[in-house]
Amino acid sequence: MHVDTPPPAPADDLDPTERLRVRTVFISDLHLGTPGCQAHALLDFLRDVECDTLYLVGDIVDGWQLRRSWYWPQAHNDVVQKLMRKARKGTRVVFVPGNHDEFARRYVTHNFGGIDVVEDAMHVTADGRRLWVTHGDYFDGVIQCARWLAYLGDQAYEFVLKINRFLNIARGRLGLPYWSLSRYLKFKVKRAVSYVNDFEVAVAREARKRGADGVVCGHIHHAEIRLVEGVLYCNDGDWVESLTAIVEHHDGRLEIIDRGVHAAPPVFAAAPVAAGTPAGAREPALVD
Ligand SMILES: [Mn+2]
Repeated sequence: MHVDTPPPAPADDLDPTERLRVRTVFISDLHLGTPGCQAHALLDFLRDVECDTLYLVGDIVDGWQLRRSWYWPQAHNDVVQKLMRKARKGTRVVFVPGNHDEFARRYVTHNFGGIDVVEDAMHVTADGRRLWVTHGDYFDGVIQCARWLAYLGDQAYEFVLKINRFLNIARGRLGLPYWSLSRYLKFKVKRAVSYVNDFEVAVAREARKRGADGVVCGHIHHAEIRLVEGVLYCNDGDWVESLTAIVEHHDGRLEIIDRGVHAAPPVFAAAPVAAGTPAGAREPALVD
């Protein structure tokens, strides 16, 4: 493969070897307009990456939060400016709105400052795979029940065990056979814990229905690339907790870029972090 000579190092301390030249970048769940948005880390990433196409896979601006209280620091402006500038400089920028920026769904098929707003997209990789690009919130309904059950934690389980005892004493008095309420609920809760899995399966099945080989989505703030029922499921994560993106290299290879790993906040700088820690240890957000 042809390798370009890296450009001269810019004035800041950026390591030129970290400059990423890729075909496509997928990012989502920036939640601009909320204090949780890690705008500086995101700016660093956008500065380091060069791509032909940039997909903004929903929840870019958090309209829900902004309606409650206005929060818009300079860094969030800078992110928007950076995205617009990429569009001006020739990057194709495609915005697929999510649930937190559903206001933008009214403007699908429009173009704002070089950014195409679309309901969803079909991206074809360099090696010819078709990837359906969608935020993912449309699948909440399918799995809402499971999500609700996720809130029943261990304590609830203990409580259920107690109820189960009383219930069966009562059933015994009525001459009814033993029935394990706890086992029944435990089964349900186990299903709830697999919320992420349910989401992945729902999204993957819809992608296949649409004739795609895979799907790129966000929404659950949990980056992942794996086969789900034969469909390539890609989740680009978020820029609130995990600082992740998905990139497509020029040969079509897909990869998760995890800026949360080496960009640990200074608070944790004293404690050495074992290599390859935590991506999986982080609890994926159930809502979002
Ligand atoms: Mn969302």
